[in-house]
Amino acid sequence: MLSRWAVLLLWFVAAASLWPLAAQIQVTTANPNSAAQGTINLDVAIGGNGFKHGANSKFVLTGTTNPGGIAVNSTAFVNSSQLTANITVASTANIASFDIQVQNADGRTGKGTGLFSVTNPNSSNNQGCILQPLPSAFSQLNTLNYINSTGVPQYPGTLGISVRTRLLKLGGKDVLVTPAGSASTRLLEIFFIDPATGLALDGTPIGTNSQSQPHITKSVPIPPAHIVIADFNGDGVPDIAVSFAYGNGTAYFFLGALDSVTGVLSYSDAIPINPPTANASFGSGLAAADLDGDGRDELVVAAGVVNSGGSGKNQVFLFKFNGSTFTAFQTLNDPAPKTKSGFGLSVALADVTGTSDLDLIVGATNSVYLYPGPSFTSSLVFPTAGSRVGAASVDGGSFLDLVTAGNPAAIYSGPVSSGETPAFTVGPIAGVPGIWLNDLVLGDINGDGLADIVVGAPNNAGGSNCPGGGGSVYVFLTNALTPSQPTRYMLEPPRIGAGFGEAVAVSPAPYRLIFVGENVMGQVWVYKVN
Ligand SMILES: [Ca+2]
Ligand SMILES: [Ca+2]
Ligand SMILES: [Ca+2]
Repeated sequence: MLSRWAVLLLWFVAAASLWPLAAQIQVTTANPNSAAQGTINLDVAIGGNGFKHGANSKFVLTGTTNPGGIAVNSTAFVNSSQLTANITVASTANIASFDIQVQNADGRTGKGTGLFSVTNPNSSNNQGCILQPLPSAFSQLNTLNYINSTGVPQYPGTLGISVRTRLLKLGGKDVLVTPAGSASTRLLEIFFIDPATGLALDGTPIGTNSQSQPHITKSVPIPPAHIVIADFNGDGVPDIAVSFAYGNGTAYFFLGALDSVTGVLSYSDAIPINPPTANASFGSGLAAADLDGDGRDELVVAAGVVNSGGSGKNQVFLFKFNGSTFTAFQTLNDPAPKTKSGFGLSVALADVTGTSDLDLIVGATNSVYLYPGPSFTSSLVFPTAGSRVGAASVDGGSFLDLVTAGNPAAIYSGPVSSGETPAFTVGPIAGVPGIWLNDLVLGDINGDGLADIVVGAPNNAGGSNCPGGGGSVYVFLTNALTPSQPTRYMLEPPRIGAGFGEAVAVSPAPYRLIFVGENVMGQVWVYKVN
């Protein structure tokens, strides 16, 4: 006869077996318990109890459901206390701690927390490389090159040599059309980003649209190293031009089109833009704006490289779109052609002289030339380095300011006039090795009405001692009460890598996003100013 205690015990067992998703499975060990990024087909013995034939396993970033770059190729049943999982760790997998989940065929699951970790394959070379945590003024929201269901990065190659973003309403909703270039695959990947959350809306219906907005991939005959987004044909839909200073002497553009029925955005294939006379350096910089007020943006393509010679003459070309292609209507020649000046390393269009006409700013190695519009026939010369140039309202007042960079970057308070000296400068942290300047964007991302300055520094070794330089991004956030003293932040990559800061982009106000291209690792990171 069963004792009362035995009856109670049987009742418990019976009750437990009727509770289908109870965690009756225990997952306690993994051997090996770590693997380097890029490990393929590794057998991991998973220990625990309650395993049954047909069990499967999953590796997820600790505390999340995100696979984080580990794909389980197969799970083999050994016995009730052991499974063998065969896994592949993507080269871009998160260097982090992972949980292991086991699920039997009947749906019962168990999870072991923090049983496995992904390490850096070059860790023996990285002694002393300690990445600085993200400053508390910022949050990391997203990575655009996500690990897909087969365990590999969705976008192959070196995504992140370039990135730009432009606000557009799709289905009545604000969305950031965000093209990013990949040099190795010569592809332009066009993302659709929610400006508030930083999440990609690709593959979902946006706003009131009922049809999904697909992600767009466009091939181009050159590495799309520079991007400008503008409206060349005046239809209100953003168009895109891309260029490369060391390519085939041709730039390319893509016309956007909105489907009037579905509201879905698409792009034409790449259409060439050629200079009036061949120039091997064509494409070192791009700028676009409506110069003549007809609602169509004109395009400026710079052809400037340091030590250029032969056919790579330093020049700047102004183009107008004629409905199907671009024709050049003005060419600016290097005022100092014998000095290999780098005239045309960068270019920008903005009214910084306060006349209401747009001015053309041309950066050179040791000079910045300012051609007042609308004629662009003569220039003011500023004795400052101009590998990157831009204009925005940085220090307040009614006029746009001229930003030249250069180390340091110099801010000339608008309206700019001949002989003016910089109002202030911003530069990298003293003693931090590496090139600090590769890309420069300006925009108000902290909501005080003044443009903040974001500088990509992909060869920067940061505040640590990371081999080759993992790269960094400098962000100078304005202080409305002391506009000449922005607060300097340095963002380092979230994990050891290379090329972080090759390209940067910022959302327009009132949004607060920063995009960081990391071309060596093939990633675009999305941050927000808190
Ligand atoms: Ca257009
Ligand atoms: Ca125009
Ligand atoms: Ca600001």
